[in-house]
Amino acid sequence: MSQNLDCRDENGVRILTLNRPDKLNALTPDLLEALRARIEEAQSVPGLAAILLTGAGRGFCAGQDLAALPEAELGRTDLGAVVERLYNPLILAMRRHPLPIIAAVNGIAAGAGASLALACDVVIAARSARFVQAFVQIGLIPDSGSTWFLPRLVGEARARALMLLAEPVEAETAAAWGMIWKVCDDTALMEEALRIAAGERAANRAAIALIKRALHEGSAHDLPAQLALERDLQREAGRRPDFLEGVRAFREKRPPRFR
Ligand code: T3D
Repeated sequence: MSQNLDCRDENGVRILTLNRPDKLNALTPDLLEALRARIEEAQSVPGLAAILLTGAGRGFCAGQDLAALPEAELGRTDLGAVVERLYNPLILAMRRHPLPIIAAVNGIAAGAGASLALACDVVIAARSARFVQAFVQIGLIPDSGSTWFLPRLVGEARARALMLLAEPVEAETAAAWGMIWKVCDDTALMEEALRIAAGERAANRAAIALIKRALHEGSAHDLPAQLALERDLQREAGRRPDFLEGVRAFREKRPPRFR
């Protein structure tokens, strides 16, 4: 497991901290592999209700480590293969994961670091954080899902400009545009992220997993196909004891006790 990824489980929350602060948590192959392994593993750890992803130091993540590639290999390495092996499986693992993944963006999120944040289910950012689609500045295209996430989140006009101009977006603007969920004072970020993540303990995990599935699969559907998926998933949800408990709790005016 990578020494550049801190992983600790606390109060039902798996806290993953990218930990290369002197390099703004730039992503190396072993860090990407460790991140995916820890995220996938969380599915089978009893008692976990959410995953929280953040960065150590003043940055969230500066994207791919641009210093790691040997000079002689620049222009020769098959970046498609790198993306296929390291980035795409990570992004899909996050989107297909049954647990909610919360990003606490503590500073700059650049390149694949921005994509990583956008792949999370709920993104909160420190007021000083910024998001930048830095790829074009080094002659690359946005990857790790950015060309898919951004237009859906902020609309085509803003997404195109962000990717073509690589202008940083302040956290406040990102929230106003719907790119992220909300902004917090820098000093309150972790407290707020942990509050949201811990709140998932009381929520219904089965329903959350089904909601994530509906959203993930729905992105490729037309309305009739999505309505059919909702029907199937609702059928599944409605047969779970949690639905019974939820309705009983409502009728008895008490909080539900999900198993
Ligand atoms: O390659 C493939 O497999 C394909 C996949 C690509 C995915 C991608 O993510 S491509 C995009 C890669 N990321 C970038 O292009 C961003 C590069 N970084 C920056 O533009 C700037 O560092 C920031 C705007 C993010 C922050 O600027 P600033 O002024 O706050 O910090 P800084 O001084 O530039 O960086 C601080 C240190 O972090 C510095 O190290 P040093 O000189 O003090 O030893 C800097 O080199 C290092 N650092 C920042 N970003 C990266 C990095 N080191 C390696 N890789 C980085 N991406």
